[in-house]
Amino acid sequence: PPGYRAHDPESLRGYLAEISAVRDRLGGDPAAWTIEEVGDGNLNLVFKVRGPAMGVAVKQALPYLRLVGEGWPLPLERAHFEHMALSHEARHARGLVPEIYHYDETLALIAMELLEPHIIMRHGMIAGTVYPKFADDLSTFAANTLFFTSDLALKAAEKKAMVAAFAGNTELCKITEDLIFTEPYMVAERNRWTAPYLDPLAASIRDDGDLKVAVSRLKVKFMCDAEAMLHGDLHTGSVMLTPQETRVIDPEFAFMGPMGFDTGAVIANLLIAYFSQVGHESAPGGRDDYRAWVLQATTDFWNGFRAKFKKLWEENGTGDAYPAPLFASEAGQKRLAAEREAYLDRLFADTLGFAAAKIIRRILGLAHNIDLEKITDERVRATAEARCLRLARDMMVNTGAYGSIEAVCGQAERLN
Ligand code: SR1
Ligand code: MG
Repeated sequence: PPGYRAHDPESLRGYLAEISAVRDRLGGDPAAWTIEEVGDGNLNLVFKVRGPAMGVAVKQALPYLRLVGEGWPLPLERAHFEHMALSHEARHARGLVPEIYHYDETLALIAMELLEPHIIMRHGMIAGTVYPKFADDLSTFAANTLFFTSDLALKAAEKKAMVAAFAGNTELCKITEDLIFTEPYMVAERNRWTAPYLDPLAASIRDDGDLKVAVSRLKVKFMCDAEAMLHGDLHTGSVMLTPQETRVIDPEFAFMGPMGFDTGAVIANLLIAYFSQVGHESAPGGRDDYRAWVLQATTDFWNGFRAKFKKLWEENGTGDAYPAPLFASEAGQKRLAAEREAYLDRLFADTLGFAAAKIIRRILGLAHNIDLEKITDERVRATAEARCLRLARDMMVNTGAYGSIEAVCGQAERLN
């Protein structure tokens, strides 16, 4: 498009030197800044820029999918949706997203806080690092961003304006619709798995009518239920952290969708990390304690989310969804309290279904997780993947059998 160019480190130097909000932060002579491209995600360019005063991270969308190349064009507008989502998240989950310094719509480029010494959570989990603040921070992030962008908190007109504002992120939604809800359940060119070990399990999933119905119900929910603004890709690759601090990055898949898609993404990726530990056990000290921590973090995340979401509703439920006059009496207040529990029970069931879909896609679909991919012994990897698939299949088809997150974690332990 006119005015767009994909930057390299040298062209970026010249560009940033003209942007005072960035130049002044970096400090010194632009010629002396160090700039490296470090992107290892599926979609974008990411540069680390360091000056004498501080560092800045620059993310630029490419007009195609980095993972595949120019053969898979992707709209640059995803940077617009990411920027918009980051602004909402910064308001509702203060301190849990990177600060934005500069946004250029034409270049699809966002300059933001360089998160150091934070690392991508997946890498930390492969190394066996415990993150004591993660569950509390992520449950706050999810509860606040989902509640405050829902009809429970917003007036109908505000909510509809948000639906309209995010309606254009259709191509990124389509990636999710295809890669998560469709292709892993059929023969598709882009699928891959640890063959030959997983061939029978992949075939049984393609042949599983109950599972196909269940995943199609989730797909309808994803496509139709504009409950709240989602991050849209809330996996452990979208979290950068230290044991003391957590930041959520990369909301380019943001749109107005079903809340359980975000909470499910967190749980899916923790469960994948749990099962993948078998391939990373040579680390000093073994991994039993670490596995226990991962399941505790999974439990704390959901239970923390549920408690925080309920409290937000009790204290800020001024949206148009449950009109106050209908519940003003003492009896009405009791009914509303019970309804909050029922609402959160339904959200838990959605969460488990979406978590299951997110696990299955990372093992049978196009885009895999390094938690499993870094296990070089294919037999060991396939063993971990099979355990993931068995749990996910049961979570999606027998969702009602899981009355609590503790029940999910108990089943994970039994399967491991
Ligand atoms: C084709 S893009 C593959 C995946 O990368 C992103 O992180 C999303 O999860 C997407 O589905
Ligand atoms: Mg991403």
